[in-house]
Amino acid sequence: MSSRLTGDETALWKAAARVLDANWTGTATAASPGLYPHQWSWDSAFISLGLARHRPARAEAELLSLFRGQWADGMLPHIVFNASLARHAFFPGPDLWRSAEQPAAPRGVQTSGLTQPPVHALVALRLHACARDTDGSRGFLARLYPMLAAQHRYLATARDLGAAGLAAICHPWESGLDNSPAWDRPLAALPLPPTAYAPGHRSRTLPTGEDYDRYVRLVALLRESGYDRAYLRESHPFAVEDPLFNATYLASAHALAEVARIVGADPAPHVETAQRVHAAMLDRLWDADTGCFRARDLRDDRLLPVITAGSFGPLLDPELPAAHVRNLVDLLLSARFAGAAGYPVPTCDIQAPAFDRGGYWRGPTWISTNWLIWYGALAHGLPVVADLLYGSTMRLVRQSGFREFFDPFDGTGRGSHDYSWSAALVLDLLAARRAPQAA
Ligand code: 2M8
Repeated sequence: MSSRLTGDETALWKAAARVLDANWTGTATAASPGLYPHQWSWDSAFISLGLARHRPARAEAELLSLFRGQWADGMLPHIVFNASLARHAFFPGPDLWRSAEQPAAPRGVQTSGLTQPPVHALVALRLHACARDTDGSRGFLARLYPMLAAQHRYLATARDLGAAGLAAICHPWESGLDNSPAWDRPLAALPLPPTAYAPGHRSRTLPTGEDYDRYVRLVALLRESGYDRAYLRESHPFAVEDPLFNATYLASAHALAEVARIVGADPAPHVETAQRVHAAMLDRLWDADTGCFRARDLRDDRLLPVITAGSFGPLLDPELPAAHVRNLVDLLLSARFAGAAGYPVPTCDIQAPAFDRGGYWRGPTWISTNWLIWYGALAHGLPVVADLLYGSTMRLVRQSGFREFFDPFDGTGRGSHDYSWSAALVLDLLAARRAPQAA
C-alpha cells in the first residue's frame, strides 16, 4: 500500500503503523499505552480497521479477543481487562465492576458491565471488503456472525427501554463521548451519595470530582441491581436514546444483514432492525426546530438541549431523507461546527454555553467522530464534506501526532500520546483514499 502514497503520506503511514505495533499486547491493542492500558470496545473496532490495512491477521485477532468478553446475554462490554496488568493500572478497574460475580459474565475474563457504540458489524463488513484472502475472511465472518447477532439481540431486548425501537444508554460512558455536555442535565439530576469514590490522581484532562462521583455512582447502581432488565427499564436514573449510538446500531444492522447473506444466514431480522431504528430515530430524535438530531432523556421524555458531534451520527443511515441530510450538512458547515473551527469537527456546538475547547469531549476534535461523519458523508455522496473531514484529520495528525484529541481552533494535541484509534483510523483513511474500491 505505502508505495502508492506520496512521500508525506508514506511517512504518516509508517508513523501510524509504528503506534499500532507498539500498542499491540500480543493478543489485542491497548487503547493508549499509559492512560488506557486495557482493551476498549469501540476503540478495538476502530483499531481493527487500521490493523486490516497493516497487519490483517491481527485485525481478526483484535475483534475475537474483544468478543471473549461478551456476556451470555449478548452484552459486549466496553472494557475487557488485560489480566497481566496490575489491578490498579486503570481506575475504574475490575474491582469496581466485579464481573466475576455476575452470572452472565464470561468466566476467566474480567470485563466492565457497560457497553459502547455498536460499530462492530459495520467494521467486520469493512474488514471483509478490504480482505485479500476472501475465503479466509468469509470464514472469519462466519465465526463472528453469531456473536454480532447476539450483541444486536441484546440491544433490541435489554436496551429498548423506551419501547420504541431504539437502544438506550444507561451511562455516559456507553455513549463513547463520555463527558459530553449533552449528559450534564441528566447527571445533575442524580443525587450524589455522601462518600466520594474518585481517586485524586486522575489525569487533569479527564473528568474529576463530582462528575466522576456521578459516573461511579451510576456504575454502583447498575452493579447492585445485577444489571437487571426491569431495573434498567423502570428505575435506573440515566436512560438516554442517543443519536450516535443508535446510528452506529442502525449502520451495523445493515452491515449485519450483509454479513448474514455472506455466511448463508437469514438477513431479515437485521433488515427489520435497521428499518425500526431508522423510523424511531426520525420520530423520536429529530428536532425540527433546530434541524438536527438530539438525544432523548427517557426519564423526563424530553430532548436534551446541547447539540454535539453525535447529532451528525445519523448520516450513517443510508436511508436518511435528503431534506434531513441537507439540514445536517448546513449545520455541520455553519459557524457552530466546521465553519468556525480550523480543525473540524468540534465535539460540541461552539456556540453552546458548555462548549470548552480543551474539555474532555466538550469541544475538542476527535478522530473517531471525524471518521464516522466522513464515512456517513461518503455514503450520502457528499464528497466536499468527506474531503473537508479527510483533509482536516490529516492536518491534525501531521501537526500534532496521534494524540487522543485536539483543539478545534488551532489543532494543538491533547490527552494521551500514541493513541491507537487515531493511528488506526488514519491508516484506514489513507488506504481508502488510495484504493477507493476497498473503502
Ligand atoms: C474514554 O473512556 C474511559 C471510560 O471508559 C474513560 O473516560 O476513562 C472515552 O474516550 C471512550 O470513548 C474511549 O473508548 C476510552 C478509551 O479510549 O476512553
